[in-house]
Amino acid sequence: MKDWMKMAGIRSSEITDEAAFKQRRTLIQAAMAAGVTGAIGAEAHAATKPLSQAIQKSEFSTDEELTSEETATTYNNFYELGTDKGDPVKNADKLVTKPWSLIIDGECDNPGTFTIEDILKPHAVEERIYRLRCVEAWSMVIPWNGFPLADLLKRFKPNSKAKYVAFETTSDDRLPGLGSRVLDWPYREGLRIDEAMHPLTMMAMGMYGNEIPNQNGAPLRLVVPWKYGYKSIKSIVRISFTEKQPPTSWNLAAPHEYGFFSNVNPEVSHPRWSQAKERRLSGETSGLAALFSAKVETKFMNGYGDEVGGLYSDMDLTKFF
Ligand SMILES: Nc1nc2c(c(=O)[nH]1)N[C@H]1C(S)=C(S)[C@@H](COP(=O)(O)O)O[C@H]1N2
Ligand SMILES: [Mo]
Repeated sequence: MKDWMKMAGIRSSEITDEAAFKQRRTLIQAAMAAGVTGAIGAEAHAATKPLSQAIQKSEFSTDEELTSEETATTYNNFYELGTDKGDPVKNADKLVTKPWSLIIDGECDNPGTFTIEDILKPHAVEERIYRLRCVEAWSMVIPWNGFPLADLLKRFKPNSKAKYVAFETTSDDRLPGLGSRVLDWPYREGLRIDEAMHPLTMMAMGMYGNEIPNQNGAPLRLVVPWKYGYKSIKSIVRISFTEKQPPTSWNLAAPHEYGFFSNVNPEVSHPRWSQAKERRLSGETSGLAALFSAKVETKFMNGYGDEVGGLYSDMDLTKFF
């Protein structure tokens, strides 16, 4: 609960109540006019640096209206930088990205420790406009810049025992969020090897043609467009090929709420809320206004069902959620 909500007379329980929309909007507009929205403004985020590479467009892009760059870089989940949506941008400079290296280990022939420059160098950069659908039932449409994860993984020659890929975020002790016990650090995620190798799965080092800002997971983060946002792990320092399904942070924290697969599925509710609809944070929607943005139907596999449905054809998705 933020101070501006209290000032505007909003109770947490009312935040998603459609019926209260109009009445609240008036209060919100008054609050915004009074300038109480504070840090979720343009002035809060550091200047972004344009990517130096040429960027190729991708056939995988959606043509939906983009979320504004300001919203996508100021309304974030990155618990290592704090649990409020406005915390990551405020604390962005606590994530130190230079120097940065990645450990590649486990079931592969070419493991090692690589600098971020070595990791990025061989890859041409493309722009892919993807929806990212948070488990909290909001979504954004973001032009990510990066390359297929498969192209990176193949360089390390995974062996026949590599059934899964595990990812870890930095747990640098300068990160202010690590004191919180909500999650078990480092933040960890995992994919089945066929999911990791799927052409839709992407590594991003930029967005909107700019270097990826710290709050969005600099210098390198995953983007898995058919899964809930929390699978798209930020600021990766380790990639491990494993034979067994790796533990993941959200599954460890609440196993009955967050499964390993985490595929976007409007028919499988979260135990505490429906997943049938999402608030689309498009256009200039930002901060506070995001709470009142349009609701759209959530699509099976976030709209990528034709492409990835086959990966799960013999599975009961209510059981493997
Ligand atoms: N390391 C790390 N990665 C993370 C998170 C996090 O808290 N820590 N949050 C996840 C969640 S819940 C979402 S919705 C997306 C948000 O990405 P964005 O802020 O770039 O939109 O990042 C995901 N990756
Ligand atoms: Mo999320």
